[in-house]
Amino acid sequence: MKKRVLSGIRATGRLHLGNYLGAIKGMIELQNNPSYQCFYMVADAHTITTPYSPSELQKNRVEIIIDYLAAGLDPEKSTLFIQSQINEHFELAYYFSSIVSIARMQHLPTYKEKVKQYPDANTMALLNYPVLMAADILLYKADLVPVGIDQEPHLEVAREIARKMNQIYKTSFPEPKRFATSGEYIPSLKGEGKMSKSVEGSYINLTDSLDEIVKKIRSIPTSTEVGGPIIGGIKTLFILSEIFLPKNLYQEFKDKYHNKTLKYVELKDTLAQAIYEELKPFQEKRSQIVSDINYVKKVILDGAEKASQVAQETIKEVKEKMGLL
Ligand code: AQP
Repeated sequence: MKKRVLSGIRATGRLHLGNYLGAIKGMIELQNNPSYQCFYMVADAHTITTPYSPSELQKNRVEIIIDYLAAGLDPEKSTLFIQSQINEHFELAYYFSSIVSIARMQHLPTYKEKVKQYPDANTMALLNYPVLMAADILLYKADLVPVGIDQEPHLEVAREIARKMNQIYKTSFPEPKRFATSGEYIPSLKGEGKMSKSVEGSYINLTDSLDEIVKKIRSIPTSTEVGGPIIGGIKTLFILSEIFLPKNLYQEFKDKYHNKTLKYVELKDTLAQAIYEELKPFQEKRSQIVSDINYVKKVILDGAEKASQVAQETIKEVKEKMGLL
């Protein structure tokens, strides 16, 4: 039997390089490996755990499906669906919440960060985020989860829940592992923290034009001198360069940095051009897909049907084992 894969992206806005390199690249790699059966969702229910606009969410969740298709996810190979259309995610999260302590959730670094970011939105839904994520993964009995390294604490919770459910109720959940890509942590353009949709000035969108990319890369803070420690914005520049530039060119810029002959603008503009070249095919495919919205709607409908079949089987098993059937 094929191993299962689950991943998702919150519908909080346009995707950025971090989402692409940390999650989508891994999603594509696993989709193209015949040993895996992949389920990729738009995590719209996770989107409402932080302040949001309903009309934006309605638009964004379709935009993410379009991004998935443009990036190379293929509905013939992967099940692409919208999380909230499968009620079993919420049902399973509720059952799981009966074996998770409030203290465990309150101590998670991801929870603390979001509370700091949105002090007026310290809600039950936010606290419950990792439980819903465990339900997303375990509903499909997924072994592998292609996500960035920032999600590791949540995966640990999912493994704990799987173990506990198997121990108490004799269910058969796998302990899911993260599938890491070489871009598992893309730093912010501001030189501090990770590239993040909700931090203005931190990201490059997959749909950015060459001019926008040049402007954003030029804005990465660098010191007036070259040759010092590689930290902050300089570190971001070199991390992105290592990913996007050919090895010899990357090495050349690094050598120039160390022997103090580097001109930042030269490195920045070369990098911006290389990023744009990588994104161009995505952008071209995206504009084709946008012009056929009926196709996108069909992908969403078919995906919901396929996901629902698997979800119902798991819920039946869990309800039986928990004495609810
Ligand atoms: N900077 C990053 N580097 C590598 N991977 C990243 N991911 C996010 N940022 C980086 C990965 O992208 C996937 C989608 O993440 P999400 O749905 O949780 O969205 P997000 O992490 O909430 O994305 P943002 O940009 O950080 O959005 P906001 O600011 O709204 O919270 C995940 O696999 C994540 O690891």
